[in-house]
Amino acid sequence: MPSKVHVNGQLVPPEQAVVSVYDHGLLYGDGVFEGIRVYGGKVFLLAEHVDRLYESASAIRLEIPISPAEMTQVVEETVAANVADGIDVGYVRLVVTRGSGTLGLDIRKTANPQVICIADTITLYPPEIYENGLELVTASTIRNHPQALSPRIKSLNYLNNILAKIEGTDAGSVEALMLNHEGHVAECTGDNVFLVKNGVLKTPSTDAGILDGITRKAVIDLAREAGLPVEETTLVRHDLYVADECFLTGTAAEVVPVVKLDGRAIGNGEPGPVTRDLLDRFQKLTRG
Ligand code: PXG
Repeated sequence: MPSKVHVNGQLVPPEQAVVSVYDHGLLYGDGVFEGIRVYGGKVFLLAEHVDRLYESASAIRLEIPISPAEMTQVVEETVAANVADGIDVGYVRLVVTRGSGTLGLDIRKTANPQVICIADTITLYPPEIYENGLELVTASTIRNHPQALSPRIKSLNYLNNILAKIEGTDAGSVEALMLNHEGHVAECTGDNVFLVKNGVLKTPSTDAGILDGITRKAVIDLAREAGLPVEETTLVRHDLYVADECFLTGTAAEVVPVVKLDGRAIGNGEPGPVTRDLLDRFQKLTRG
């Protein structure tokens, strides 16, 4: 439990960190967020996360009441205030809600967007999954149509992903693969997806209707540095079924091997060498 949570310019004990029941973040999922990692007390890729937060806000016409530089300071100060509580390797949840309003959708009748920053810890998957890989199923729930709600917006409205995740957990998986409205591979409920085939790393492009993942970008950069060809391209489930390797990337998950999809073993059914190498490089980047 963190000792202090940031709410609108103040660091307060968690029990005093509250928002109104009239906040449209609660009433309508109207707001944006970021999940950010802390390694060795240092916030990882903070500028990228702050940029994406402001892009998400801009896309939903939410004016954040402080500047990106001030937001950066909010995160640094919140981490510093909690670093003694074991969040040396931690996780920051940055949230901006629409603020309180009337019981209606009109954003003109809302005021005071709430800026919240929580610095805590996160364990998404059990450690053996990084060793043995995880088994995925494809959800029947498709990813939000980009012309309904762009998956590039990291909004407080995560029901699309939650419904798919329920399908995954019902099937005994910790994640679920989501297809887009055209039946192409999009991403998982909280992670981007990659495959390796004949020495080439492939991942759906942002055109597929996915979150433009920050870990995805970091792993693409690491792969290119290692001399591995990378393609952002259209993928279908068949490409994953016949891939040599598959893995997921995400802020919380980092790099996770996938060894089975819909009951089909991927490659030889074990985490592959490229996945292991990229996981190793990612750990050096974050912990080095
Ligand atoms: N796709 C979706 C839909 C996500 O929500 C990612 C991909 C990976 O993006 P990043 O930028 O993190 O590499 C995400 C991120 C959680 C949690 O609490 C989920 C995410 C991030 C942090 C925590 O489950 N999702």
